[in-house]
Amino acid sequence: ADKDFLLKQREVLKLLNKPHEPNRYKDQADSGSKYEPSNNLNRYKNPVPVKTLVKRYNSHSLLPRGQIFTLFDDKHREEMVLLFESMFYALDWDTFYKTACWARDRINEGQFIYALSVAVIHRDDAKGIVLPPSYEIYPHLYVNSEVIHAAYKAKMRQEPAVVRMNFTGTIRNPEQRVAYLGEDLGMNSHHAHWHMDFPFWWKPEEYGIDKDRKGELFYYMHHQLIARFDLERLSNDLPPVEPLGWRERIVDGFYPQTTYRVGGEFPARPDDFEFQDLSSIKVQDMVDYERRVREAISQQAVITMSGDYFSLNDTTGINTLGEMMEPSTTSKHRDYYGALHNYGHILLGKITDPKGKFNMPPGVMEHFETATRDPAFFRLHKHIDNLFKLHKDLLPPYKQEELVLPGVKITDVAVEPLETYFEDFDADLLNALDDTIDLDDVEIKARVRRLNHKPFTVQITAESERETLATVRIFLGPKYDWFGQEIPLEEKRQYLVEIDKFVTKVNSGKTTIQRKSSESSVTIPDRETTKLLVAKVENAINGKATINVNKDVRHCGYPDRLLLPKGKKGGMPFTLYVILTDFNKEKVNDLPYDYDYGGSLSYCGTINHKYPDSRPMGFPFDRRLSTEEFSMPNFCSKDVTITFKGDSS
Ligand code: CUO
Repeated sequence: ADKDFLLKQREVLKLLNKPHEPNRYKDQADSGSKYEPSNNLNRYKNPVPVKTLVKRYNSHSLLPRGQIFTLFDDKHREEMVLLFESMFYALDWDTFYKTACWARDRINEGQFIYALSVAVIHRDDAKGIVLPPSYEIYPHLYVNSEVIHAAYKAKMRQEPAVVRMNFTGTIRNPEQRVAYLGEDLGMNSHHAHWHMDFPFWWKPEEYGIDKDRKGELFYYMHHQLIARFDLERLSNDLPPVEPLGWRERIVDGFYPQTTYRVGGEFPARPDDFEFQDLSSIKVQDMVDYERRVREAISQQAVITMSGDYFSLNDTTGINTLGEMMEPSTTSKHRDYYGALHNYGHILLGKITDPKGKFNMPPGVMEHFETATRDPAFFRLHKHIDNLFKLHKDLLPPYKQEELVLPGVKITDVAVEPLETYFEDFDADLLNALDDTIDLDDVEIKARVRRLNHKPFTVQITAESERETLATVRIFLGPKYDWFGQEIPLEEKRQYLVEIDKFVTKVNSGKTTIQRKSSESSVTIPDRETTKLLVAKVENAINGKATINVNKDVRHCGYPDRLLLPKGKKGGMPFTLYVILTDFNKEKVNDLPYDYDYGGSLSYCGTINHKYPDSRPMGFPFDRRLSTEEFSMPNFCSKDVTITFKGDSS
């Protein structure tokens, strides 16, 4: 990496360090403390947002520092977007940096972290810059109250500490059996980053960055999260997650036992609560929006703002629906179809204090960093997902010619024993502690239990009549349902999780394809800790080491540890599905076939390119099957067993 890049990386790390500390840049002459954005409006591609932001700051109308920021609050979000745009439209790095330093000391820290992260992800001159793990920037959103209290105690005593964090609730709550997924730090971090890479408030035309197939990716990534949750449920003798309904009681409550830094505990929801009208959103609105969405699905066309029909009856229909249900700014008719998904988050987040009588802070559902902790997250998304499924099931099944790869045959699929286990992981809590206490930092960590698996390799043997480039698509599904009945593939489709997707050369004759679990296009490895990241950058700046910069670096990506579901102690049967398809027909650009796009394209697409696979996401299992089982030569299924090995220590 060149020096210039390293200095930028250092600046970003410092901007995100201890976001609550006041006046970080005030006395540093070079940092922009003296910089006044409103005197430098010619340094922004579009000066309106930064001008508006400064004006609102000067009139004290912005969300103050120290208050809770939630993206789902219109006012909070509008302000955050102004800040994002101020940083995004800065014409050069110096302006960007000075604007960020200006904002760091003045703007609400939640808004600042979020806006800065999204700006770094999307600025051309920031490509390759790594953000610290989200759970280290803002630990309060990831660990529970107990841990924070213990961390404070340790700091007061000036003693380093490792604090054990338990999953929320007790074994008397059956849902707690799968809390290790919903509360997994890496999983929450993946989800938070997905929504930074594909913000629902993104304005593609204004920003000049199109988010290719964003609506479809919204559908697919969340669909996969639910499918994965269901496989963990099955592994723990729980039935698949039930969709919730706007007029139905939410049987299982949730007590987050998590605290905001300032502003108290996250609100809890007792068992059997019902959705409540808010002053801004009525339950009846949700019922109406949903009826209109269902109408659109069944007539295979949506009504646009100009009153025309826009067809859903092709492979792009899912994208239109996704944009409409999330909704994105590109929704075909926001007033008519509403905001089924976003409002669902808000209704759940405010369910215990719908009228704001008790001034309760936002619920876990109102932050992407915390949403999956609540089992109702999966229930809401299952409900939304079932609407997507209704649409997909109206499309014709794939024809044989869309499924075959002429001349290519899979003769064998082999995989090593699949084993999972629980392990400990320590997360750094340094950023959680208030620096207004005038004490030195001591090392304080939260120790969590998390799922992992033994690395494995899938070996596929193929025979081909000619040399060709094949896309290899690998899925995993359960063999038996909760009742112990074998699940027909047509029904199983919805529980299949993607394991990998990659392109490989198939030779004429026999080819053995080997693919390691660590290479999966679904996952990313553990994020580097802030401490290590800082040390690496400093060493590189001092010439003591070098850093390889990956311009496509991704923060979004399912944790590689969670690639496999837990399975069971005595071994649990699953089935692997492998299909080879024709890359030359599927490619969307001229990049090398093995280009890895930062490594997590299956659920996270790419930031800088078109989605590099022209097939519908989830292909070929996204549609009804024309026959009970696939039987093309380029398709193979293989029964496997996942064995849970218990706790490692
Ligand atoms: Cu990711 Cu509902 O979209 O949380």
